[in-house]
Amino acid sequence: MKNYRIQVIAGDGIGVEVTEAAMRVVERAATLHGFEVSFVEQPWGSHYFFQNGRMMPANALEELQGSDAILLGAVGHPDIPDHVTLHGLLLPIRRSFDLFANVRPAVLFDGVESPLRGYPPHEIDMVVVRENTEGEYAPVGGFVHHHHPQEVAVQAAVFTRAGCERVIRYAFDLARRRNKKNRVTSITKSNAQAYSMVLWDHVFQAVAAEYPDIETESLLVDAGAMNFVRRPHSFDVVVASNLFGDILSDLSAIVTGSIGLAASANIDPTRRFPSLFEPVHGSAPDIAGRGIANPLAAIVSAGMMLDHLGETHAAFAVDNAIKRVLAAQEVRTPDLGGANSTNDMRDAVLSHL
Ligand code: GGG
Repeated sequence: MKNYRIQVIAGDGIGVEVTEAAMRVVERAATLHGFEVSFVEQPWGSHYFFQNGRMMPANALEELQGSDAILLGAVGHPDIPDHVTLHGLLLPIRRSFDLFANVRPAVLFDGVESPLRGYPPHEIDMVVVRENTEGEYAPVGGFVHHHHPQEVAVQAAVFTRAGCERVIRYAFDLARRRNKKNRVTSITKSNAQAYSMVLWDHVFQAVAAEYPDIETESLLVDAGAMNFVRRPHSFDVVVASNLFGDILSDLSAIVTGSIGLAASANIDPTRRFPSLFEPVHGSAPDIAGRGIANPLAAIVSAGMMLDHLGETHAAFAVDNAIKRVLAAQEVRTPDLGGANSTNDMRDAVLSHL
């Protein structure tokens, strides 16, 4: 029987609570669909930082390397600057493992209300594909005259032709695989970012020419943000840089009801490295430890992991269980307007599997 080795970094805050729920769902799906999972739980994150002065050990990437996939909860703690937690754990994993496609679906599920008036279920169904290894997140820059009144900070964005091309190509291939609206929207700010994002636009046009069956659209990010609210139903696959993709996927999450439903997959399509699956949300210190976080973003992410591993029946079953729980509208965490707990939601998914 196939046994998948899954590294688990639950991390901080509600990451711990929602990851526990996702693990239980994966275990149940494995039992029902004839495979095994071995979770290797890593105690990395902010508590590890308090004890060791770093978010994960020096050999962390080697430890993760041989696994089939990584499940991550969240990183972030009120007593540690956010750039320390992010640059100490999540970003090095994304970059070292070349997880260049960050895939963030946003679907208006039956039983979930959009804050936008009049949207029936499934009318909004898009995926934001975020470039995940370079762009505005490239670790290039520094301080000059640090801590002096004349202090200067330089932060360079890095856009390579190869980096743009591979993520844009991924978006076109995804549009074909989805076979829904067959449309790819590229979002930049190339009127102002007249080098990096002009390169992106040129690459987008060149790749688009190879996909005559896919309709294309290019928007500036300000118009893109507006249209995510004005006509979210028109989007299918959206491809954007690291920073813009991050911001836009929070917007796509909220127009489909809740950041508590927003899942993501950090993919190395070449499969040289383990891909990483995480909810889009962070550690949410304001509600951490109260047992009220919505675990569905983590559970949907785990379903994406099963799909990536080739366990498509199990992935489909997890997806269906989530849809049924939401459609029934009986169990709702506070982000969805209810009063149920994380464990209530987990148990509802388990009972529908
Ligand atoms: N779920 C992982 C997490 O903690 N995300 C919060 C966050 O700020 N991530 C930054 C990013 O995705 O670039």
